[in-house]
Amino acid sequence: MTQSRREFMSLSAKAALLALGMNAGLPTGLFAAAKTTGFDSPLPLPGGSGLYGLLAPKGNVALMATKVPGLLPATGAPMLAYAATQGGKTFQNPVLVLRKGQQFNATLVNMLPEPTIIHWHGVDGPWRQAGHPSYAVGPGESYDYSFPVTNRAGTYWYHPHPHGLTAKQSYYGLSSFFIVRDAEEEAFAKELDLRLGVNDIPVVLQDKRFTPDGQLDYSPSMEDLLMGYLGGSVLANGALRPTMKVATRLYRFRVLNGSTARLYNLAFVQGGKALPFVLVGNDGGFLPAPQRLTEVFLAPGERVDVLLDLRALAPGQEVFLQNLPFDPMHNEMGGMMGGMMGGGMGGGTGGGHESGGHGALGEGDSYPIARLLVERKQTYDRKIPAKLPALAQPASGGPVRPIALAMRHMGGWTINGLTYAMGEAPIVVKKRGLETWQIHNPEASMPHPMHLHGYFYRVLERRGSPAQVRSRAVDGQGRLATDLGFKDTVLVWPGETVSLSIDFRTPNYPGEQLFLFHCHNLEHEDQGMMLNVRVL
Ligand SMILES: [Cu+2]
Repeated sequence: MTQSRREFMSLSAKAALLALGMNAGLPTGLFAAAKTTGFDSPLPLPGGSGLYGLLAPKGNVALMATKVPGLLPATGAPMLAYAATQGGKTFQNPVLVLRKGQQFNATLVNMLPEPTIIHWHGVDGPWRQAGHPSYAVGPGESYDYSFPVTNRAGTYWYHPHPHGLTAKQSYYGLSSFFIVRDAEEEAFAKELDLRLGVNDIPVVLQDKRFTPDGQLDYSPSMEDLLMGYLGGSVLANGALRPTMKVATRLYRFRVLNGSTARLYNLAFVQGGKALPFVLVGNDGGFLPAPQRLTEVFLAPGERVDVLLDLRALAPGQEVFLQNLPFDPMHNEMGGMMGGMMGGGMGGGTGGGHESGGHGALGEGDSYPIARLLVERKQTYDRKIPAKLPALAQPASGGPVRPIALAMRHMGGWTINGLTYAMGEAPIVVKKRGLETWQIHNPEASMPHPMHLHGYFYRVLERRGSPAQVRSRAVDGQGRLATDLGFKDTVLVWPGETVSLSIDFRTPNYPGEQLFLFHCHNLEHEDQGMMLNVRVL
């Protein structure tokens, strides 16, 4: 234990030094190669059992929210997990694999000392199945879910949603993937010879702080609650700076930002250069067409489904999944304290918010997260299809609903001037049809990833985007590649107004519904940046 602790500390120190060393003065498009040492542990891959094991439910699956000793790959610390068994195998945080059209039956068993409830993020289902916080169950209690899977094939996920406790329970480990497959997606995977857990890899990114003995530490200060709790170590599937051995072929990565607050600007860096990759899907499944990118923003709650071609590499070469520099735009003090601080905290470039004394890994720093090590040559002649399953242009129309994000004078984030009240529904959808939501985030703010339960968005337009976002626009509406399909979580940067089309006819849930609209910065959510949405 002492040995592994020392190793861990030295890795953290290395990561911090690396981040500092790689932060300044590098020409655009070229990044210092990550150090090749320290990537000693394997990337935990979803297998037939265990942590993130692949579980295709046969009948009802019981998910027991509980503390599991020794589970966290990074340090061997205990973590919270959804424990399940099937066919004599045990799973923790199983990657649930569902087929479109099948019935999903699950029972949450709460073995925590506090209330909890599961939200199936991005998964269609009436509100009683969606994990509304009013349905949170107490210690020793359980909650039954039963609904048909009607989503498009895609990478969805599940996590706790008890009001005020979502960030903490997620942070200590409760969350995993909910992968939906259908005939089209299976044909796509077959065409490219992609197999889940082998070369189609779900990867959840989460940043953590640790106590000196390697335990997970969630102890947000007032400042953390306002800005979001950042950790000094970024884990991939629970491992710190892991390595995945790869062959010279195509890989699919389904990357989930499961962090409570951290934004990423992700790239695959090889020999100091960001490799091109192909974005094929996002929150709601396939995009209308593949998008070639070299970096992508990923906010808490969002997913990207990417293809990475390693055919040009040779055995021994390394590719790093890396965060590239960006301005995290913590401009929230710009309005209130700009004068007092001499503008020091408002609108700076690249500095961003760093959590003092916790590794100081700024969101906008350059740092490696995981390594792909080419181990062997492989002959691979498959081609990425030019077309993906058809997707209509977003329909727009219906009433326009302005949504204003703001910080209260004395701190705390609001939506239309309000914070969450369990018994109130400030947004009422009277007629089930199209609506256009225009979400405005002021300049003196920070990025907010806004998530809606029950329905998907189509992004119509981004206006007022900061330069680092505008420069990535793929059309005249200022939309990003990641905006092109169905979205359930949309990042709204300071100064932006993002127009979203929502079709409240689909899915056609029976009876009145009560869903949530909230910021997926989980500290913000728990502090009340959330409203009930009543759909009549
Ligand atoms: Cu927020």
